[in-house]
This record gives sequence, structure tokens and C-alpha cells, in this order.
Amino acid sequence: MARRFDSVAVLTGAGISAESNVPTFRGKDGLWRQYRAEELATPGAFQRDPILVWEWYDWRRGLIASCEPNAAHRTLVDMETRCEDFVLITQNVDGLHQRAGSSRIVELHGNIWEMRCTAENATSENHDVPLPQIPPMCSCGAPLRPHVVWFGESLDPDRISAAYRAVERCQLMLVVGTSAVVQPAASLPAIAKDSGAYLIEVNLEKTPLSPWADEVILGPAAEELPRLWGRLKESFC
Ligand code: BV8
Repeated sequence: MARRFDSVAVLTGAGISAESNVPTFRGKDGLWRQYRAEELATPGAFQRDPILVWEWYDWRRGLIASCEPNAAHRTLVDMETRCEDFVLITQNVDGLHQRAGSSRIVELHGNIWEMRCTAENATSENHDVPLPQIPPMCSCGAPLRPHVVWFGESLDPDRISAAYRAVERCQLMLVVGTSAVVQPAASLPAIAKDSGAYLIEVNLEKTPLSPWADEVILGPAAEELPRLWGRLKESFC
């Protein structure tokens, strides 16, 4: 492929963190106690049982705190340094892209290390593992919630429009480690494709996106992304 890529967009999902031992959502390890993520990551679940929802987040925060970014995360940092128009759009809330050194990131679904006051909406960063108090409380007396986007909640308009702008102008889009079922993130690759981008998917298995991809690379991201980068490097801006 002799194309040149001056503008690159990447969409990542839980699969890019799998080799860092962060559990994915829909894989075999997608369960916590007997609950699925879709049952807990909702405003209704938090309304009904804020302690249960916070116990789930406390467990995930504890897991993620002991995880390190892997070679796939680090490859995206290399790519970003080699291309001035590079946007990393992630559905992940684990913060591993930042820890790897990525900076041009759009966190579509928020970040597990950020909290928001349910009364004042003020956001804060908190890395306590484990949480000293569940639910954590704001100084105003109201409970804090994870500053993430739950199912049925709208995404931050600035973030989703930044993602749309990136995929509309990119010449290359990589989609790494996502089951491509959660909207509106799952529609981003189709927009890139419609705008003429070359679309490469990296996943352990095929997804609903695979038929639209110009290349489907089946294998673990921590192995396949560095290999892909070795092949793409000279085509980059
Ligand atoms: C919205 C943050 C407008 C929380 C997440 C009915 C009612 C209400 C809404 C809906 C509805 N029907 C549909 C919707 C829309 C809904 C949706 O898409 N539902 C799906 C389930 C059908 N979307 C929303 O609600 C969004 N908001 O639409 O607002 C609106 C408003 C009101 C009413 C209607 C619409 C908000 C979606 C955001 C939800 N929040 N996370 C938290 O994390 O705690 S989503 C959650 O799923 C994570 O962010 C995760 O990233 C994301 C997507 O999952 P994946 O990342 O793809 O992970 P998954 O486990 O699924 O797949 C892993 C993949 O990796 C697999 O393909 C696997 O093969 C691969 N893999 C594994 N290991 C490796 C690997 N690949 C490579 N290497 C490996 N080693």
C-alpha cells in the first residue's frame, strides 16, 4: 500500500487493554459478581443502589491501578509523535493511553479516575484505591458519581464532535480492540470510510465492522499493532 497518510484517527476499545490484564466488557471476564456491565453502568442502577455500583467501580479501579500500558498503547504514542494530525479516540475509561504517553486523546466515555458531584456537577480527580468511603461524598454533602458516560446518557457534545471531525478528515483509521456494538462510537469507522479513509481493524476476532474494513488483522493488539506500525511507518506524514 503506497498511500501517504497525513491525517490519522484511531478508535480503541477494551481489547487494547486486555493484554494489560484489564477485563473487557463482553468477553468471558465481562462479569462482576453476577452482573453484566450494561446492568451496572446505568443511571438507574446508580439511583437504585449507589453502593453496589461504587463497589463495582472500586473493584475496577483497584484492578486498573495494578495494570501497566502494553506495547499496543505504546505504539500509538509512537504514531502520535510521527504525525501532527493524529487523534486517538478511546471508549476506554482506564486511563492507560495517558499513562503510556498519548496526549491527543478524546475519551468518549469519560475516565474511571474522575468523579462528579451529583448535586453541583463539579468534577475532581481521585486515585484512592480502595475508596475509603462508599459512596464517596462531596464536601457539599451530596454523593459523588464516577465521571463516566453510562448507557442511556449522552456523550459530551464537544468530545463527540471532536471525534466526528477527526474521522471525517482522516486518510487512515485504525480500529483496535472493540466489539463495535456501542453507539455512537461504533458509527465512527463508517463515517471515516464514507469520507474516503483507508480502514484497518485489529481484533482477536471478526466484528460487525469487519466487512467494511480494507484490512482485518486478527490477533492480539500488543503483537499486531507494533507489527502494523513497522509496515505503515514510511507512509506516515
Ligand atoms: C447514547 C463507560 C444517546 C462506563 C460505556 C436503549 C436505551 C438507551 C440507549 C440505547 C439503547 N439501545 C442502544 C442504545 C445506545 C447505547 C448502546 O450503544 N447500547 C449498546 C449496548 C447496544 N449507547 C448509549 O447509551 C450511549 N449514549 O447513545 O446517548 C441516547 C441517550 C438516551 C437514550 C438513547 C440514546 C452511551 C454509551 C456509553 C456507555 N458507557 N463505558 C464504564 O466503562 O464504566 S460503554 C463500554 O462499552 C465501555 O466504554 C467499552 O469501551 C464500550 C465498548 O465495548 P468495547 O470497548 O468494544 O469492549 P468489548 O468487551 O465489547 O469488546 C472487546 C473487543 O476487544 C472484542 O471485540 C474482543 O474480540 C477484542 N479483544 C479482546 N482482547 C483483545 C482484543 N482485541 C485485540 N487484542 C486483544 N488482546
